[in-house]
Amino acid sequence: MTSDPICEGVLVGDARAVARAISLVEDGREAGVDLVRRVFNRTGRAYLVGITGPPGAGKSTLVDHLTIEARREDRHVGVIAVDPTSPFTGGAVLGDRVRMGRHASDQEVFIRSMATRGHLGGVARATADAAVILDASGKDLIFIETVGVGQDEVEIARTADVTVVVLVPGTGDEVQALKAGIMEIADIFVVNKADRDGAERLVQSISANLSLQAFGPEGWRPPIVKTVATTGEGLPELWAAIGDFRSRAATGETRRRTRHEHHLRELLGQELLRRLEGMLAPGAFDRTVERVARHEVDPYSAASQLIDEYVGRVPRRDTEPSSRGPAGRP
Ligand SMILES: Nc1nc2c(ncn2[C@@H]2O[C@H](COP(=O)(O)OP(=O)(O)OP(=O)(O)O)[C@@H](O)[C@H]2O)c(=O)[nH]1
Ligand SMILES: [Mg+2]
Repeated sequence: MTSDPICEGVLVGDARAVARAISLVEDGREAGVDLVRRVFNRTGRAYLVGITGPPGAGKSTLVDHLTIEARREDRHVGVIAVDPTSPFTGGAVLGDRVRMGRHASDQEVFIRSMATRGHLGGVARATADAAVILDASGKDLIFIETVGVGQDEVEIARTADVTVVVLVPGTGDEVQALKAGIMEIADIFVVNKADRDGAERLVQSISANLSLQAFGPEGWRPPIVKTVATTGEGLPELWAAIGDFRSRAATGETRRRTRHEHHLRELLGQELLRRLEGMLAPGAFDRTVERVARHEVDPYSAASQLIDEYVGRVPRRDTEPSSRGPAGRP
């Protein structure tokens, strides 16, 4: 199919090739995109488990235990630990290596940390592409660990088949999570460090928030699993909850479709922007920015004008008779 050694290496599951391939997609440049293109038709088997939560919540320790569970079932595991806040491979990453160290000699476990702030196309894209590489290399269960409960995490969660949100008692995490919209993306909640005071209170608080939400057509109500990651307590229950969610075929299919739809929209947006930028007359974009900055034109009209001028007049949704109002019409 190809004579590219990295690509071939990935497809036969060679760990060094996989590591290099992930570096390429992390860079977000053409070589990485090319690789994703080439291996994509060999993917689609892996199940993506997103694990997100605030710093130090115990995500890596949980992933470590889940990896043990997965290996017992002879699953081939990939782990991507993303730290969107740090452009460097810092202490947390080193910590992950140590905590996941027991899998170091296991050929069927591949662990990779990505510190991806500032990468082209964003951390969510890099993560999704890294997952494609792992999938192509034969990993059938991929954990994506992300630190934080912000917008990046919501984006990354969109790339997962199931999203596990980890919170810790006595930290006010749930308030933060609620604000960031994390409550809505969680398929499973984990109250980790349940050996601490306040675990039951946190369960109640999450539960109260959940009862305010409408559940999807599948009627999945996110379970709340209490764990002590350091001892492994509650881990079989968490593993079972993930399996339970996965076994709901309808949920899985809808999720995958939504995921691909979202990804495609993102790419279309990026690609159209890139092409439009290529079409603009020299300085046209900067001049428009300045006009907006001087408040001579509002940004909505400015964007429309650029598109009308360079792409052509196309009927916009908001100008259709059934929608909003006269506002915004040309
Ligand atoms: N008491 C207690 N400590 C825990 C528990 N789970 C994890 N820890 C400890 O909490 C610390 C952080 O654990 P990690 O697994 O690195 O947490 P993390 O969420 O991956 O951390 P970052 O990746 O840095 O955000 C470690 O010192 C763990 O040993 C738990 O259930 N109870
Ligand atoms: Mg970690």
